[in-house]
Amino acid sequence: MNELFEREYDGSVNLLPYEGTVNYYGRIIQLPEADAYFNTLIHRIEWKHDEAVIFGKRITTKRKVAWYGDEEFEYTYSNITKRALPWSPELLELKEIAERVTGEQFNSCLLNLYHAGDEGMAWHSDGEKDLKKHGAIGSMSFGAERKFMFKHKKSKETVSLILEHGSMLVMKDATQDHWLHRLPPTKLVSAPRVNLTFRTIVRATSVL
Ligand SMILES: O=C(O)CCC(=O)C(=O)O
Ligand SMILES: [Mn+2]
Repeated sequence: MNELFEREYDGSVNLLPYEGTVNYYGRIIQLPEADAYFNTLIHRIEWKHDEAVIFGKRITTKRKVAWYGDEEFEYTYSNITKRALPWSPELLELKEIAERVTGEQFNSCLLNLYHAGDEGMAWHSDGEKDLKKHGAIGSMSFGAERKFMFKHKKSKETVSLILEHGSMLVMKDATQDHWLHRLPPTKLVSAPRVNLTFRTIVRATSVL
């Protein structure tokens, strides 16, 4: 499986200057496998529009989401509780690749489908109480290349990078405490993108 790893980027470099760790491994899945995963994910994942309750109002996003995991975890964010679906074969393969590349372990995955550049994700951090504190979040991207940004909560310093097709990024340590991240919308991209964030849920209310 050596051909899967093209070490253009040094995954041991921390892209954040302080108070957190972000590693970018570049394109860990090469063509044509990356295209094949992208197509499989687009067609086989149970995509649904995301729902959130903001200031008491229920809203639906244009972006689609899905959540998979080891068990039927319940997970709450944006004031809505979601229940994980069991891993599909391709998601298990991707989880294993993510674990091998990063040396971390994950038990769930939140997927996002951005149909085009007008869809993005606003500034936030992934510090929900159900997530393991300071646990790693492994982010894999397929499809259109998009810019990804970090902003320090106090200093407002920003760090940006491009997430490539078949690439892997990890956010860990105190990153979610001190830094926000976002996927800015852009007029320059019209193609779709799929992102997978592998996570570790702890205080889950398992419904099994
Ligand atoms: O699409 C991305 O690259 C990031 C998604 C994200 O931040 C999230 O799902 O929490
Ligand atoms: Mn996030």
